[in-house]
Amino acid sequence: MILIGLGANLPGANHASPRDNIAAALLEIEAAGITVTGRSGWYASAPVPASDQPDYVNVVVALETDLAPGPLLMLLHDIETRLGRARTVRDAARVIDIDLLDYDGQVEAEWPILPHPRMADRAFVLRPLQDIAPDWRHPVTGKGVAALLALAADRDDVRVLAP
Ligand code: PH2
Ligand code: MG
Ligand code: MG
Repeated sequence: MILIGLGANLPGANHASPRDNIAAALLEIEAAGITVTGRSGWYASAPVPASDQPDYVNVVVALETDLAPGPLLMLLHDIETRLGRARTVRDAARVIDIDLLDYDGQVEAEWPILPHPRMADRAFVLRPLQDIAPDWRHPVTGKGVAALLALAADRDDVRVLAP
């Protein structure tokens, strides 16, 4: 299973909401010939680390593609750029962020690092992930998504939005 996480906490062009930005990114992913096989619910979450940034909208999506991890991540970054993502400092507020979380359980120490190095302790990733892959286990530690979620410091800061 190939899993990506999408997040946004700034408006995009033409007053698009963060949620609109994520929806637009999903359309672009499908327009690129990638199959979206599952999507979590929509979640709102406080920024991690805590800051005065706006809350995020987050979803996790399962994909099917013949692209290898590197080309897939480059394509996802191209979509970020087209949607107006500016790369400044780490954890800056953003119009759209698309992260490659897991690619068929592959473990890679070099770019693109797999699984995503910070996914195991982020409830804003784990909670939506649980929607589409409740039996998912971390490829390195073998820990299940529910067990990781119970330990995530931000677990009380993630709330489900209306569909
Ligand atoms: N993404 C980050 C940093 N912090 N916080 C939340 N709630 N959601 C995110 O998607 C997020 C974040 C870096 O990519
Ligand atoms: Mg990210
Ligand atoms: Mg990113």
